[in-house]
Amino acid sequence: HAGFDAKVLNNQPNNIPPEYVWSDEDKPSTDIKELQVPILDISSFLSGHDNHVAASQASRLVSEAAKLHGFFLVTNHGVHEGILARAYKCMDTFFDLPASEKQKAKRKWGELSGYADSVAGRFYSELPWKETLTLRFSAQEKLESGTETVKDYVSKTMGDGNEEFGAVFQEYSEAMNTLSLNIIEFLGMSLGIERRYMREFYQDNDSILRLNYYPPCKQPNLTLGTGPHTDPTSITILYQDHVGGLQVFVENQWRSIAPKPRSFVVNIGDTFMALTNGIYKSCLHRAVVNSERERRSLAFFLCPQMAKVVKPPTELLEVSGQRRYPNFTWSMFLEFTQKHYRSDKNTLQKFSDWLRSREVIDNNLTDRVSKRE
Ligand SMILES: *[C@@H]1O[C@H](CO)[C@@H](O)[C@H](O)[C@H]1NC(C)=O
Ligand SMILES: *[C@@H]1O[C@H](CO)[C@@H](O)[C@H](O)[C@H]1NC(C)=O
Ligand SMILES: *[C@@H]1O[C@H](CO)[C@@H](O)[C@H](O)[C@H]1NC(C)=O
Ligand SMILES: O=C(O)CCC(=O)C(=O)O
Repeated sequence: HAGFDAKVLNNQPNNIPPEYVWSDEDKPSTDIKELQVPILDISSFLSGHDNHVAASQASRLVSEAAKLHGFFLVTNHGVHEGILARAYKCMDTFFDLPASEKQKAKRKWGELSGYADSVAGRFYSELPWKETLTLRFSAQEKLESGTETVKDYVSKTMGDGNEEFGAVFQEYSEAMNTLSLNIIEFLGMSLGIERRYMREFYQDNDSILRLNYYPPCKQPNLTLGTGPHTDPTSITILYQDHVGGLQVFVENQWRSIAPKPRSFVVNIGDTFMALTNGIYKSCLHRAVVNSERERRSLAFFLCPQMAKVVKPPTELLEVSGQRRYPNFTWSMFLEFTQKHYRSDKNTLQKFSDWLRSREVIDNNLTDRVSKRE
């Protein structure tokens, strides 16, 4: 079947094709109010003791937001304008390539990295109005076998002439890695956890960078660029352009998060929610498209090392009571969201149920085996 080509689809005589029309429940609403989210000036946190008052004020506001919806902005982050501009320039170059070129990096079923137009490899019927390129960023000091750098992946799949592209997203990912360490340390401290804890938990992290490209759509009120979901990952650092389209579901209403120059949108994902025993929330969000302008966003998803067991630190169990989610590893959760379940508002709960049902099966098996012996 033909790939996704917004120009062709927009030129169809009547409506956009039915696969792109979302159910009435999910169609974007028209009068969306803006959500005011706290702004974290991360430099004042990093400079530590010099600015204690500002830091504790920020900590309180971010903590309140994290308990309610998990979204906030980060400014004064120290990421150079130059790399942001180069990343967007490379994104434009990539998504402008002819479909046949982009297909060289096509993502295969069950794999993480690669190019996906909305038609490819999705196991559901409502298609998003977008194209993505996903790149795995393993921050391990010594890469395990089977992992590679962003640069190497790009040159392997896209071939010669793409060295700059690979280098730019390698550099961008490294900048996000540094920033994400500061953010999780901040979040940890806002929960009263020792600074060292988060740093150790995310050692040798295995993160993901996703380039999102949303072409204009002549009927933007029928479709979605990214459907409603929570991020299964730990924290997300989103760099969105000036067009706007990100929406968050808070207190039963969709609200928009307006683009703010030189700042990142940060949100908490399911894994971090589990790590905090549900104290900090991951929240449903989506992206809408518009009829006039294309939109781009770059999402960096911090994830722990694949085999790391996600379980809340004892300090948090003391304040939050019983364990709300079973032990799991990031590789199990990743597999669940890639092969068994489309991320939506219940991902973490469904995953927990799935783990518990497997535990029952495993225990039964062990029982039977031991009885036979
Ligand atoms: C990710 O792991 C690398 C290697 O251990 C480390 O240098 C980096 O600080 C980690 N990043 C985060 C966000 O913890
Ligand atoms: C959706 O867009 C179409 C075409 O622009 C318009 O006719 C229709 O009234 C819109 N519907 C809503 C609910 O805004
Ligand atoms: C969870 O994992 C820890 C090891 O990280 C282990 O000590 C504990 O027994 C596990 N809990 C359950 C319920 O499996
Ligand atoms: O493009 C956006 O604003 C949101 C993207 C997103 O939620 C995602 O890539 O998971």
